[in-house]
Amino acid sequence: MIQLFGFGRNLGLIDASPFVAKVHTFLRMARLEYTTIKGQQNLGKSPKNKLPFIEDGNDKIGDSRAIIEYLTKKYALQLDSHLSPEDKANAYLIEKSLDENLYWCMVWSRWIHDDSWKVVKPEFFKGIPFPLSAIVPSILRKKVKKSLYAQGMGRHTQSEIVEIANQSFNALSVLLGDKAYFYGNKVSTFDASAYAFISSFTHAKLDNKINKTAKSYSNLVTYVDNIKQQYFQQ
Ligand SMILES: N[C@@H](CCC(=O)N[C@@H](CS)C(=O)NCC(=O)O)C(=O)O
Repeated sequence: MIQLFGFGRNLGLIDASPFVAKVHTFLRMARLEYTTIKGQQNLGKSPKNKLPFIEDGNDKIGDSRAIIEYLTKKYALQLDSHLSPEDKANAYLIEKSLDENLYWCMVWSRWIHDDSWKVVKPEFFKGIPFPLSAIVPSILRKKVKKSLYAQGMGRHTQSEIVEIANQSFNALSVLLGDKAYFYGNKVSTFDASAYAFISSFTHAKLDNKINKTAKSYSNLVTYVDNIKQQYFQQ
């Protein structure tokens, strides 16, 4: 059986990582059987030293996009059969925008935003014994701050980051319109990605400005609520 390695439930989300949540959602949408293996220690076993990765028989694959491509090919999945080549090209580039831009707004909102950090720190580091609990969070926070600066998001002010995230939410909201899914009445691979990222803001037990902005788009809220109901509450 397919094994999905992630961090595990946190902040009220199926996984703290939207990349793990993407694969998790995809597996549900594709109706494949799988089990989840949770824990920070999974990082050390991952082929890319990042999560998610999956094991399927003798195959071990890292990176959410590579996993989805592998599963689609291996199990001859037809999730995108109603998409034109142009739709598929657009979906790929929008997915990459969420992965490479909106993701960093989320990282900033969880790790740097002072009010969020007060909630995130005890959640992410619960179970760590003293004295590690007094040292590890601040070391990792510094590392994340460096990554944010190197990536570029960390060079913006708080209000600029909120606006950058807002532009993504606004674009997603316009693209979704009043449809049930991004590409019509039938779910597609991109919905796994969209659900994972949007719900990481709207369903997280975190009340920061970015999450409030996401929640102001009523069609996005309805969309993620419906997907949660359809794929995770049955
Ligand atoms: N491109 C990768 C990104 C995965 C990723 O960045 N995962 C983060 C969690 S959200 C991670 O494992 N970070 C741990 C680290 O960098 O040490 C994918 O799509 O799976």
